Amino acid sequence: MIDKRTFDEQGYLVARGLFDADEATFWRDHFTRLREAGEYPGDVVGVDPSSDDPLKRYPRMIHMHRWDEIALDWLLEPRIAHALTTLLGGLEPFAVQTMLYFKPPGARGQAAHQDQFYLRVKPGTCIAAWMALDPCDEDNGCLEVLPGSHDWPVLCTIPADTRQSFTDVTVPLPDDLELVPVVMEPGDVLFFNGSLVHGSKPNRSDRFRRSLVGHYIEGDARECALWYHPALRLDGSTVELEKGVGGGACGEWVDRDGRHAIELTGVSVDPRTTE
Ligand SMILES: O=C(O)CCC(=O)C(=O)O
Repeated sequence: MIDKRTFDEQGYLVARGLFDADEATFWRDHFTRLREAGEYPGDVVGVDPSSDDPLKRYPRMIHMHRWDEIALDWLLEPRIAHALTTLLGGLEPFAVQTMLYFKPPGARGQAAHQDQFYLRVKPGTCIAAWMALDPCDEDNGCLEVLPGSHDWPVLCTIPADTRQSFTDVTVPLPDDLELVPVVMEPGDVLFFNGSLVHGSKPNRSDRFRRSLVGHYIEGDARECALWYHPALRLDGSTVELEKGVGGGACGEWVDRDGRHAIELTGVSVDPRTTE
């Protein structure tokens, strides 16, 4: 059941068993076969099968829906479309990105961030559908979220610890706020708001942690960052949006009467590409 109230309160919702295990196996095998066969448009770091870095042997794939029919069909899949439309209050979103994270054993995670920092949707925000293709748990670096952070503005970033994270920026968090792990089974889909702080730790297990991710934007948006064009309606047709420039005002933590608060006092630079 797609529980909009929980999504609105927490900023995320896990739709358990939205797809069955056989379907997840099909997508897992399809994309693993493609990855092992070569390089594709959207590979931002290239593939090096002899590298010591697991993420160079299995870098994530990006925007596969632009050249792979199976990825496009998944991005526009009616069960995802129904869930997104319900969570967004009835208005169909536009689809803008696919990604496949392989996260092999020993791979670094991704430092805590907000997707809206990259997508810069206006007005409104983005929403992600993150589907587990393997069992995802704390050992293999499942996704972690900070419940309730979806109400925050985009925070100013600071450098991330690149021994733990393959991305180099993160958001600062007060000491008493901690991300919570989201343990998932293949076929479960985590939907989360574009401002929700989320990330993942390294894979400390001997198992892959593969996930297929779609990024969408609210259907009344007029603009999003250049990297995500063209946006698609859920029937697959293209919608013309303004090419937004990233960067601009961002939030910084301040102490207000002994409590943490965020003020829009910072300015961030345009990240130019994807998260
Ligand atoms: O899968 C991960 O470890 C990170 C994914 C993520 O941050 C995203 O899809 O926005």
